[in-house]
Amino acid sequence: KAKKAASKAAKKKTKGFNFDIGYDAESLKTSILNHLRFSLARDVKGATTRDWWLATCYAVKDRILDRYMKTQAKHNNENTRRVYYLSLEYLMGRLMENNLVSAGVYDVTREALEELGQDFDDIINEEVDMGLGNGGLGRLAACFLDSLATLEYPAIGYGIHYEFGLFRQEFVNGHQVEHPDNWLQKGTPWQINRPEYQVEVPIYGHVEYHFNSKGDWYPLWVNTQSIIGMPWDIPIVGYGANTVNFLRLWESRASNEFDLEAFNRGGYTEAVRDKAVSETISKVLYPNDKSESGKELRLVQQYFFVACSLHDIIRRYKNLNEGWGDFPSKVAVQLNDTHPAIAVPELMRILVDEEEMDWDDAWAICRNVFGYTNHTLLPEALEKWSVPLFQKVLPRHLQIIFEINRRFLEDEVEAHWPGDNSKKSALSIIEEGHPKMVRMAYLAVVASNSINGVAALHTELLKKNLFHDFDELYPGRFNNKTNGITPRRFLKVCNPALSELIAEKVGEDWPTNLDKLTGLAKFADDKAFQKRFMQIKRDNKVRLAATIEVLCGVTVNPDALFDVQIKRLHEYKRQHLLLLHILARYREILHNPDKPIVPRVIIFGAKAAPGYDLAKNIILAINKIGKTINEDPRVGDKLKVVFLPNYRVSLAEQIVPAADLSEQISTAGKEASGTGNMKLSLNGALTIGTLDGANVEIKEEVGDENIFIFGMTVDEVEKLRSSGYNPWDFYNENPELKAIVDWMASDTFTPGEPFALEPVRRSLLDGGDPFFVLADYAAYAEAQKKVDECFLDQERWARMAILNSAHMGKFSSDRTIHEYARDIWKLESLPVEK
Ligand code: T68
Repeated sequence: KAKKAASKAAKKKTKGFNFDIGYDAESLKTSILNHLRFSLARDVKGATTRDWWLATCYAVKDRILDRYMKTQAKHNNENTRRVYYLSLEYLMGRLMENNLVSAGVYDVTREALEELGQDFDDIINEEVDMGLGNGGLGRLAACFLDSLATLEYPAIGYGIHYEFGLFRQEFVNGHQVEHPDNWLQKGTPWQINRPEYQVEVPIYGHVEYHFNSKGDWYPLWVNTQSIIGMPWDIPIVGYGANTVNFLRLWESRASNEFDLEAFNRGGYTEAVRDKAVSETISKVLYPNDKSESGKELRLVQQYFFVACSLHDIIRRYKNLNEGWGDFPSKVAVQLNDTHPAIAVPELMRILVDEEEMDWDDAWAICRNVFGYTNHTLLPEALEKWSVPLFQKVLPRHLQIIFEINRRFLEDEVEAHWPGDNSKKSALSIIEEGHPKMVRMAYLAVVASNSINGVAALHTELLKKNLFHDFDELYPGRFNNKTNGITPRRFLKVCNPALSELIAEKVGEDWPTNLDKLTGLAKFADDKAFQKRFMQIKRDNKVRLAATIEVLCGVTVNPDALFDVQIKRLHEYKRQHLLLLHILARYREILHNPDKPIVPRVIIFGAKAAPGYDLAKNIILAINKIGKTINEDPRVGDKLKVVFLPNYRVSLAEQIVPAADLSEQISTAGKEASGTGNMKLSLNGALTIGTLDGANVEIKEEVGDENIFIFGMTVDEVEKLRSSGYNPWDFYNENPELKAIVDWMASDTFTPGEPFALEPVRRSLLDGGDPFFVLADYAAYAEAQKKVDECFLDQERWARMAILNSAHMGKFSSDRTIHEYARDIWKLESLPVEK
């Protein structure tokens, strides 16, 4: 009561207080200087670039938080429906430049800093990437947050506040070496700590049965340990909008009671050790971009962040609503892959055990709330948890999963396929075996009202293969949402010169209406426009060349064709197919020294999972072969091969605007979508690619004549596999291929270490070449020849590049998010007034 009165009094006393904040250069200057002095205790005289960076971020954050307060007040006052995006990964990259652009204070901040005698670019470069994700899945989550805020959808992202993000990569003698990514070390000005919303969640323990007054038994989860979840919020600024949403990341802490208990038992060290265990949960991101099964800590991470997030969602709901009736009309939860699928049994547990709801009512709520996005067909990436591990970590959740499964098999599967036991075992959420396994994808499918793939081809394959029977059982629940990328970060911010040219031709509003880029098509043959377009590309290449010089010590010619493959290192992505092509070019240069050849700079960026030996061997092969080529005086500018270390979002932002050619060469059927393909094409790179993932849709948009498609289709791959693929046949029948495969593994490239590259060769031959590298080689070489021919005709190339940019409108993540909102979340945009 006293508290309420005090807050009322405070409200009265501050009524009419003017919170208005200036948006001109002068106000920013004042803010920056104030923060330097009063937030950082720094004198202008001794201030380092880092101090200036922090002070500037704080000044900008003040302005962002003003809009954040207004946004959250509006969402609460209107008790609006929201979407909650649950993802174990967010690959945010740097935040400063994007926040400046989105908040509309880019120019004034630049001006303020200039007036303060500071170099804007140096300050931008102080920021370390927020790399709390592995690859496409994590970056997609970040692009979605950007679009949700820009389109003014009420949305909150939930994830883990990892102390260490994805490892920092270094090359030592060509080998990948991993270092911890200590992104918090220099401080991070964007996050806001929210101790008032910390939650405590139970884990481990066992289940006991008790009787209630009516004599019915009920389960009780007892002897649990508890973990504190401490929220850190990152504001997400809508571009040119007043909405500021937020991303809430949970850090794990030891609970106080937990410590006290151990102290009471008299064990100080034990208490400290137990504390360390609790605090380990949010320590580090798992660096595998496919699944990490069997690891207890990974399961604990998944449960921890899901339990904290659901707790937070329910608290927010209960603040404004009575009873559970409206819950599905206020809450939509999207599961970013199966990593957060434990939300299903956790919500059931809360409803049935804590809220004492009937199972059927609780299940109806679940099914109304959840949507599930699948990001892969690769069998090794489909999450399965062993039943004994589940039993140890989450005994009550395991019981609930068994009950969900029992009802699903006895009611739904039996009704659809009466008496068919093979169907039951095929569709069971529990896979029989030793040990039994929980199939998380099936759990997510059974509990969701929508299951989507991330590109048209991928969704078709999901329906045809992995989820074939589920599609029959639940017609209409499977749907496609082709991925997209935010045109703010991946064009406006990273390619300012091209952005200006585009604005001049199609208007300033293209970043929120990307279809407007079609307006560029009519300039595709305009010589003057081509010249400007290609000059911008060349300037970007000069800048990238300088970065290459610094990072790799290799001088490259900006007039060469910049051929780029940037993505995680994986056999199915086939970096080694490009490597074979590099060897073919090198061989050609040596055999025909006088023959003119299109000069190329081949640029790789990729991290390999630390335990993925073959991927690391491919990195070694590229580095070793690259070094030999780069140092061979017979080659000169005709060919350079560089592997940029520590590929990450901020490095992508430098590479993407400078690329001529985009390598999207996965084995057909393996890449769910790809999103780098979209970023590169948007910035005027031509694609050489297979009919895989979103490449298929990129081809539809840009037209067959503006893309280099090659290789086997999904059906052809399947046919070759079932007829018994033998890579030796392709090796023996193609003398060039045989020569370069043998050359690759010879000690030419690894003097003194004759077998260093043997693992790559072995995987292609005795290893059975599981990703059909040799089978696709000839078609790839043919397509590369066409690339060279095209590049010789610079006008033709310019025309094709312009048409690529012009036809990327579809791949704005705004379009994707509109579709999720309309089809899955039934979510309305809620504009926030100034
Ligand atoms: C990617 N998946 C797809 N997974 O490979 C890519 N997985 O085709 C698609 O464009 C992208 O998702 C967005 O839909 C991933 O990036 C992971 O990173 C991952 C991480 C942990 C466990 C499993």
